[in-house]
Amino acid sequence: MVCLKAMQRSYMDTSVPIAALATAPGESALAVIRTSGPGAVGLAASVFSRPAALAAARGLSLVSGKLVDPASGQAVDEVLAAVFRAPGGPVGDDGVEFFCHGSPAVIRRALSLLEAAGFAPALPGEFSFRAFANGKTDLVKAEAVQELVRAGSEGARAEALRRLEGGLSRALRAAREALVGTLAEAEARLDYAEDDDAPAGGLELAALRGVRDLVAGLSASYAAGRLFERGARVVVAGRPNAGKSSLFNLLVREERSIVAADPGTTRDWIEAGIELWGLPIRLIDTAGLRIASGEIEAEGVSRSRRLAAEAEAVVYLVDGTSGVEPEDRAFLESRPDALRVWNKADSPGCAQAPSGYLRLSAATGEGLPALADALRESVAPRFGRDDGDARPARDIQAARDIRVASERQKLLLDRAVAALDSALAGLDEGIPLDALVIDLREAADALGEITGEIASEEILEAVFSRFCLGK
Ligand SMILES: Nc1nc2c(ncn2[C@@H]2O[C@H](COP(=O)(O)OP(=O)(O)OP(=O)(O)O)[C@@H](O)[C@H]2O)c(=O)[nH]1
Ligand SMILES: [Mg+2]
Repeated sequence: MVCLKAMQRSYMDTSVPIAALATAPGESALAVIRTSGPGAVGLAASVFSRPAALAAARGLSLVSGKLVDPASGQAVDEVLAAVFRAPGGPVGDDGVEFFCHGSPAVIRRALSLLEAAGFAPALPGEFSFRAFANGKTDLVKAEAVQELVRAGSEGARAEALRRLEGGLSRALRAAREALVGTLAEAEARLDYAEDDDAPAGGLELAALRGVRDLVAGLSASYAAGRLFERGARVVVAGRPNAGKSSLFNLLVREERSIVAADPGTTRDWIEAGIELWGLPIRLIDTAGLRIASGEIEAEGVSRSRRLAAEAEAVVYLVDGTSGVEPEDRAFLESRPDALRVWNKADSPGCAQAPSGYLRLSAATGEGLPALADALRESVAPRFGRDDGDARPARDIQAARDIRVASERQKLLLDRAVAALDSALAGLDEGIPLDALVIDLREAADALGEITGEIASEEILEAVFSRFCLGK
């Protein structure tokens, strides 16, 4: 019933007061219930033990009291109420956030009280939508908040915060302004031209090229930006018994993968998400590479090869007690950038490592720091970092490079680049002004849609409905 009501409402109904749980449901010390919208403070006061104090509270102030069921006069929980007044606060509307105790029983009762008082259950991302509608944020920053909510690693957090701080929005706005300037000039000329297909020569090309390069650069940054969300895949490969699962467990710091003296122990790949130098890594242990003896093992081997081919980095282990075999050479030829590791260095039977191999003992951990350094050098550039260091000291330098992480943004950037390429090629070939105007408008619109300056209702709803409830 509640869901149906929420579904029928549109994000555009910004006059409806809304409420939602902003913290994760379940047992916790505290839960935050957000309310927002016209009349929100008065409505919240109607279920509060000190209605006059709440109704009179200034923006950004706290009032302590109880949530009370007005029908029975019964208290529901002791709470703190944070008050926001339009146009202040995160949303830019009047609102009250209740800090309650975090039991499902309290949350259920509090939400039903608020609903009875006149709040509609908020749609996903509806608070952010209203902040956007009130000019408190643009679409890129709103998406950055959502990325921050979902950040699974130190690096992803720092990246999302950078976008929230507005670097990307500023770059996009500057690019769009430059375009709109050229567009205005072209349109003015079109107005004065004798006919619509007057040639477009003489317009400022350098500015257009600059915009095109900036936009293309942002689009290219998506590969790195997305990696922060997805994690870089690092595959541990090698022949059976080389010690892959031992190394995997060492890096994951858990006995996740079965280690045994029998070759062919790992039949299917297993994955663990870890964080190295603040970067999200998906470490993948694979089945040993060899001519398989059965159908299951053969499938395991072919999966290993596929995973290694798709991975951002490969750590290739050779058992130093048995040496390099033809299978090893064949693999390393197919993946020359793999990090070569000579394992079982602790074993008395371990031979001298050939050049180009890092010595390691997955059993004792000897050689692990050098392997970690080499891995960092190979993975960090994929993230658009020289060294992958995400500590705050480097943030100032890192702020200069902005990365795009949303597919929506990337597709729009590509649309702008295509239109700009067409405009630039056209200018070289002396296309008529009206054709140029179409290209420039297309590019400016694509950029405007990224920040939301010109986004349609439908687009906005599609973006915000992917956000969390209560955000
Ligand atoms: N001495 C020594 N033994 C090791 C080392 N690393 C692994 N081993 C042993 O080598 C055997 C195979 O190790 P695993 O980690 O299961 O090797 P794997 O590459 O995952 O093997 P498969 O899953 O069968 O492909 C086990 O008996 C391990 O204890 C090492 O650094 N030193
Ligand atoms: Mg194994």
